[in-house]
Amino acid sequence: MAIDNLLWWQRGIIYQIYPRSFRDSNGDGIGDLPGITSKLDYLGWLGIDAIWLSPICPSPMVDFGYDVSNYTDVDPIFGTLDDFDEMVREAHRRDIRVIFDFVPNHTSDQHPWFIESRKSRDNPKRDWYIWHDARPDGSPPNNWVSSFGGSGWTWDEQTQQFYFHEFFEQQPDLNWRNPEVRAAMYDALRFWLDRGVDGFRLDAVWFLMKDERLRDNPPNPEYSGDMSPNKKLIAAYNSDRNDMFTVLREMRDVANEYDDRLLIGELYLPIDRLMAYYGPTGDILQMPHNFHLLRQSWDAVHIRATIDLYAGRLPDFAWPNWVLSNHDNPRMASRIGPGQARVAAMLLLTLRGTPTLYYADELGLPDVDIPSEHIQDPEEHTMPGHHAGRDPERTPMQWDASPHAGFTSGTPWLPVSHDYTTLNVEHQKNDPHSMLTMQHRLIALRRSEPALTDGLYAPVLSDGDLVAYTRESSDRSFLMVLNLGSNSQELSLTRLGRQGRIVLNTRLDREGEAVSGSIALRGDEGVVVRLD
Ligand code: TEU
Ligand code: CA
Repeated sequence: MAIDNLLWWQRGIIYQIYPRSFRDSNGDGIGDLPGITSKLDYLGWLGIDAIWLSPICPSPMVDFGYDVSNYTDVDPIFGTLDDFDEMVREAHRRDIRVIFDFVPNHTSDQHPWFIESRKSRDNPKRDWYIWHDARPDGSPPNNWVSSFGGSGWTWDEQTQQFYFHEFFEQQPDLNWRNPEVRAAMYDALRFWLDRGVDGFRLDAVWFLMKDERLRDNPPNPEYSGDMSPNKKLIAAYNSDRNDMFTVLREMRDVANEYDDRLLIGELYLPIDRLMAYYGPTGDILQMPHNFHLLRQSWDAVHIRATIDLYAGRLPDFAWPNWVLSNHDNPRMASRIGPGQARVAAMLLLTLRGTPTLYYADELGLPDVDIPSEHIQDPEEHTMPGHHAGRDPERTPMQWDASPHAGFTSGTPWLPVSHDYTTLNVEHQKNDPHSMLTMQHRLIALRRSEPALTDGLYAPVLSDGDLVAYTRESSDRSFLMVLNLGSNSQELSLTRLGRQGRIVLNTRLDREGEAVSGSIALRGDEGVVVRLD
C-alpha cells in the first residue's frame, strides 16, 4: 500500500489530550477548549495529525466526564459549543483532525434518562438501563463486580430493584438491547459528526452487551491476593460478547454516512479477541486500540513477542496501531523509567501502524505524586492500596517556567511536577538534546519517510535486551535497534547483510555515524539507521 493510498488515520499520529489538564484559558485552574485552541500551533509544530479529546460533555465529574449527563452539549467548565466549533475550525485549518471521546456504555446517574428510568418500574425509560429484582435472600441478581471495586449492583429503595453499573454507582449502564437506546445514541454520534468531528474513541466499548440471563461470572484462576478486587472474576458474561458486533456495525454504519470518519474502540482484550473487532472484512472498527505494549512487562523478550504476535495475528485488510500510555495508566517515564521513555517513544513512532501519543509524554513527564488531601480520582478510594487512583498520570501539561508551568494563572486542579521549571515545552524546545527535541525530530523523520509510515515491518533476530526490526518501502529501508536494558549491547549485522548510517538516536549525538558489520548501543539507547 503506497503512502498516498493511506487514509489520514493510517498515515498520521494521534495525540490524546486530557482537556482538564492541557491549558486553562480563564484562570479557574481547569483546562478548557479555548486553552486547547490556543495551543494548536504547538501541536502543529510537534507534527501530530489528530487530537483525541477525553470527554467534554456536561457531567457531574464523578469520573471527570466519563459520566455523561448530556450527550449533545459541552460542559461549561470546558466552554461552549461555539468554543468547540472554533477549536474544530482552527484544528482543521492546521490540518489537525479532531477525535471525540464518546461514552456509550453508561450515563451519569444525573442524566435525565436515568432520572426518568428510576422514577418507577413502569416508566417508559425503565428499560433504557439494566434493572433487576434481588435474589430471594435479598442479594444482588448475580456476582458481577464493578471495574472500580465492589459489587456492580446498587439497590434503589424507591423502586425496590438493583441497577447495574460496570464502573462507579454514579455511572448506570445503558441497556444496548433496547432499540430506543441505540437510536438515541446514534443521533448523538450524528450531532458531533455534523459539527465536523473526524472520528470517535468509543469508551469501554467491550462492555456494551451483557448476558440476558445475567449468569454469574466464574472465578479468575489467575487471581492472587495482591491483585485489585475487580480481577477476582473473569467478566465472561458482561464483556466481550459476540452480540456486540451487531451494535458496533450499526455505529460504523452511522460513521459511514459521513466521509472518512474513524472509529477507535477502547478494548483491553487478548490479541486474538482484539482482532475480532476489525470485523470479518474490516467493516466494524478501523482501530481497535492496541494496549499490549502498555500492558506487557517492559523487557526485550516480552516486547519482541508482543510485537510479532500482534503483527502475525493482524488480518491482511487491517491497519495496526500502538498505544503506550493514556489517562488510565501510569506514565511511560514512571512505568519504565526516564531512560527507557526515549526508547519507548522511538518504538512507538517507528513500528508499523498508527501511534497514539499521550500529552506530556513528549516531555518525558513522569507521574506526579498527589498528596492524599488533594486526591481527586474516586478510584483511589474505591480500590485502596492498589495505586488505582489515576491522578498521577493526569497532571497539567507543562508549558514553561512560569508559575504552575504556564498551565493556569489560577490554582491548578492537580499539581505540576516539582521540576517544572526545566521539564516544560519552552525549556526543552531550546535544548538540542531534550526528549521533546528527540520526539520532534523523530516525528519529522516519520512524516518525511514513507518507509516509516507504510513500509513493511520485519523483525531482525536479536537477543539480550535488544529489539531490532526493519521498515522497508520500494526505495528506502530503515533498521531500528532498541536497547531495552541499561547495559551496553552489540548487534551483529552479518545475518542482515546490510550497512548504512545512523539518522537519529535517542540521545541525538550519533547522527551520520557509519554502521556496518555490527552496531554498538549504550544502555537505554535506540538508533534509527538508514540502510544503503
Ligand atoms: O476505561 C475503561 C476501563 O475499564 C479502565 O478502567 C481500564 O480497565 C483500566 O483503567 C485499565 O488500566 C474507560 C476510561 O478510559 C476511564 O477513564 C473511565 O473511568 C472508564 O472507562 C469509565 O468510563
Ligand atoms: Ca478553565
